[in-house]
Amino acid sequence: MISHERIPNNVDLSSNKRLQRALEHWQPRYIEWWHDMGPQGFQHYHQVYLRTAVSVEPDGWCHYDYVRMPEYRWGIFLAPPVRDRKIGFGDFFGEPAWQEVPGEFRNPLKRLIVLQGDTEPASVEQQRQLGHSCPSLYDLRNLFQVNVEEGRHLWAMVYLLHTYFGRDGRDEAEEMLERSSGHDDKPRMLEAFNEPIDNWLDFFMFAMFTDRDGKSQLMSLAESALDPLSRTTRFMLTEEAHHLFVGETGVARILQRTAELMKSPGSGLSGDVRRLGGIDLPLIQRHLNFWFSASVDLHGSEISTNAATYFANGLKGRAREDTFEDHRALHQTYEVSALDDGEWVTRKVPMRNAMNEVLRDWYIGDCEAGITRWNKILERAGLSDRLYVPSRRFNRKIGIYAGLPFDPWGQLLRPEEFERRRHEWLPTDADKAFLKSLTVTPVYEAGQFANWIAPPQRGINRQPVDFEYVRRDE
Ligand code: BYC
Ligand code: FE
Ligand code: FE
Repeated sequence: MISHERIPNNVDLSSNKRLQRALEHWQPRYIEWWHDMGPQGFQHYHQVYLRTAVSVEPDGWCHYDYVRMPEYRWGIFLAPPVRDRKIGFGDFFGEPAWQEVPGEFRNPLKRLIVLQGDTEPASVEQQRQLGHSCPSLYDLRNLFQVNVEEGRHLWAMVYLLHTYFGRDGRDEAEEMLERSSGHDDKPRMLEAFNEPIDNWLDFFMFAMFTDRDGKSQLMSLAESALDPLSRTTRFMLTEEAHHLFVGETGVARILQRTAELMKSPGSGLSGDVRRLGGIDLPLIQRHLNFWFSASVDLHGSEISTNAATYFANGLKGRAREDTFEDHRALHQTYEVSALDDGEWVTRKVPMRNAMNEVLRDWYIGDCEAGITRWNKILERAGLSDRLYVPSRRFNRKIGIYAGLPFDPWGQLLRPEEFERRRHEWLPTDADKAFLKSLTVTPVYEAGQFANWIAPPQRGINRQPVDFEYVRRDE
């Protein structure tokens, strides 16, 4: 069924007047937030070729058209119910999934939903200046597509808060619009969402690595015993695939162009790429290292009682829980390497307390596969350079490796040595200044691309690459 209501939905909003009123009360505040904190400079006079979610039918879930962003129809969609769905893990394994929030798990469930919801508007805030430095209309449209869908993901969480958490939930929904990325007093809740996204390389790396944390967290929430949370996150994953595509292909196209420049006559050394207006591989690697490590942090501590309780109570499972044999995970252990007074020791952690690490393993595997695909581009171009996946210990701020001076290969250095070599591994002020100099002039001509990035292989929704993806009103 396709929804034509003011708030498009498949949750039968029109028959729940109380909820409808609550959401219609929140909506103007959201629009105000979007105006103030959403994409700067493209709100009033620009129409963007965007997809809008209109149903949950696999072959017709979205609709493409030009829209002014503040008029985007943010909707509420749950993936179709699974008949007789049972809880898939933890102490309540095999019992019927919950259609309502059990009183005893109200607070932890609210906390998970708020943490998830908080990241969505945060990312829009982080990306709000990028329209002024875009490399093409195609990329500009992809940025805005990601932004409006992150806005919808906030709606998805606010729907749960309004529906299942009463007064408290409504308060939390308000606060979601009050915190803001990087703010001194009211920052966003998780670290990576307070980091600036200054340039398009940051954006593509963020969409590759941080949106991929979105994927792993959504996959684990999709296992939740709370059925509406499971169904909401399953539908969000449909949209997430495009965000990851934007990140992966964005960097792939930069690599493609860098490889061309490295092989162009007169440029034997990779240092010459900058002189030709391209982005050199060491700088790309430093940005990869930064966003990878920040997103590895987003999986929480290696040893976590929070994670154990979430799992025990059926609130948050593992990605692809059905692929594991033992869904109670009561008797297994997980081995974590830790430093104890300067000595490496192997800690045997009860499996439930290691669930963050289990999810991080899945995440890192998914990242590795993506980096292997990037390296194929360098290989096909006949270059011997390769990007690497940094060690999970590198540059951590959360967990047992936090604050320790590991190099990207996981070797512990003396703090002075780490500081001396930091510029080799993490973005420098000079890198930021260089990227800024590359993108002073945005490219707003249909079919044109900045010199530092290759055009995509094809356009969006079978439109040509030179389609006018963003147009200014006459
Ligand atoms: N930054 O046992 P611990 C997305 C806190 S991205 C700051 O280590 P736990 C998206 C933690 O909250 C997906 N604080 O970890 C992507 C706890 O605080 P309290 C977002 C952190 O709780 C791109 C304390 O440290 N979704 O969708 O097991 C664009 C000790 O906790 C951090 C979710 O995150 C950090 N990095 O796990 C748009 C899912 N890490 O409770 C969107 C919901 C930990 O002691 N969240 N802390 O005050 C969770 O499942 C868990 O909260 C976490 C942390 C996995 C994040
Ligand atoms: Fe999201
Ligand atoms: Fe996303």
